[in-house]
Amino acid sequence: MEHFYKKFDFRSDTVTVPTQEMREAMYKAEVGDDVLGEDPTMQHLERLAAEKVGKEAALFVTSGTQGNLVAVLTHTKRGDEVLMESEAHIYYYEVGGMSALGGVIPHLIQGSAGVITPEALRKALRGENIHFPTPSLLCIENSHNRAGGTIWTPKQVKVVAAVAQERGLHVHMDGARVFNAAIAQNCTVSELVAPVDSVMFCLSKGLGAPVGSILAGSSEFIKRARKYRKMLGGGMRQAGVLAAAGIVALESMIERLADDHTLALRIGQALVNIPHLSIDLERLKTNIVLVEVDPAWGTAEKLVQALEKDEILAADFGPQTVRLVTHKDVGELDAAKLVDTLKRIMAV
Ligand code: TLP
Repeated sequence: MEHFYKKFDFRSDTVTVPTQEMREAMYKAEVGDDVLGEDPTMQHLERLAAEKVGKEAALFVTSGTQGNLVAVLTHTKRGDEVLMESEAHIYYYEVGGMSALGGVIPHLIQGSAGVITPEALRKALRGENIHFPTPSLLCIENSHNRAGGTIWTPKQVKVVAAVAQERGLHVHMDGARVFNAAIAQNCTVSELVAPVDSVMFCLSKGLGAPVGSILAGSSEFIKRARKYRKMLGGGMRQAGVLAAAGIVALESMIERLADDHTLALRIGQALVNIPHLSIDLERLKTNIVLVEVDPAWGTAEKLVQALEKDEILAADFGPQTVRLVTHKDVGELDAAKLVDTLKRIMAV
C-alpha cells in the first residue's frame, strides 16, 4: 500500500498514519447517528476506553485540545482559577481556549521535569480571600511534553491529587501520552489515573489512529462533558468510522510503545557524543528526545533547516531546543540516518 507520510519524520507522533488493520476496520464499521446515541462502534470504543483507564465512562472527542477544553468547562465555572505546571500543554499550546471560552484564569506553578511537588501546590493554593479567584481545578500532564516526555509516578500523582482534592479542587490529567507514561514505568494506566477525576488521552499520537482522543471519568462527569462537547461543535454523526480505528489502536498498539522508548533512548545515547549538542538522558524516559543546541554553533531553527535538506524533519521547540519524537512510522534505519546526518551537520 502506498504511504504518503514523509519518511524521516521525527517532528511528532501526531504524524503517524493509520495501519492497514485500522483502515479495514474503518471500512467495515457498523455506524449510526452518535449524537442520538445510535452508533454501535462508538459505543464499543467508549466502553473499551473507559475499561482501559479504569474509569466509569468515556467520551470520544475530536482532539486532545478539545478533550482538555471540555474537561475544563465541565469542572469549572467562569472566573475560577485553574492550576497547572508552567509549561503545561493546556496553557502553552491550546490557543488560550480555557480563558477565551471557559472564562477561567490559569495559575502557573513551576515544576521540576514537568512534575509539581505537593509543597509547591500548597503554596499556590492561597486560601479564601475576597480578592482571589476560586481555585477549582488542577491539571497535571503525564507524560509532560515540553519537559521532554517526562513522567509522573503513580505515587506523585496520588500525593499531589490528594492535596488538591483536600482543598476541594478537581484534578484533570492531560494524559495525551498516558500509555507511554505507564509503559515506561511498568504500571497500568488505571493505577496511574486512579487518583484523578478525569483523564484525556490521544488515540491519534503513538497509538496511530487517524483522529480523536478520549475523555474519561465518572458517568456523571461524562454525561455533562458530552453536552459541552456538543456545545463546542464536537457532536459527530456516523463517527463509528473513526471509532473503529480507535478500537484497533487500543487493542493492538499499546504494547509496541515500548519500542518507541527504546529507539528514543538509543538516539539520545548516540547524540551525547556529538559536539555542540547536549541531551539530558535522565529525563529521557519515553518517546521524546529534547536536544539542546550550543549557541556557539547556531540556533535550533538553523539545525531544523539543515536536517530538512536531508529530508529529516524535527521540531523547533525553543531558541536552542530541538524535539525529536519516535513513533511507529520511524524505525532503526531512520534513526541511524538521523544520527549520521547530525554527526555530519555538527562537524562543520
Ligand atoms: N501536542 C502536539 C502539539 O500540539 C505540540 C505535539 O506534537 O506534541 N496534550 C499534550 C500533552 C499534547 O502533547 C498534545 C498535542 C495535546 C494535548 C493536544 O492534542 P491534539 O493535537 O490532538 O489537539
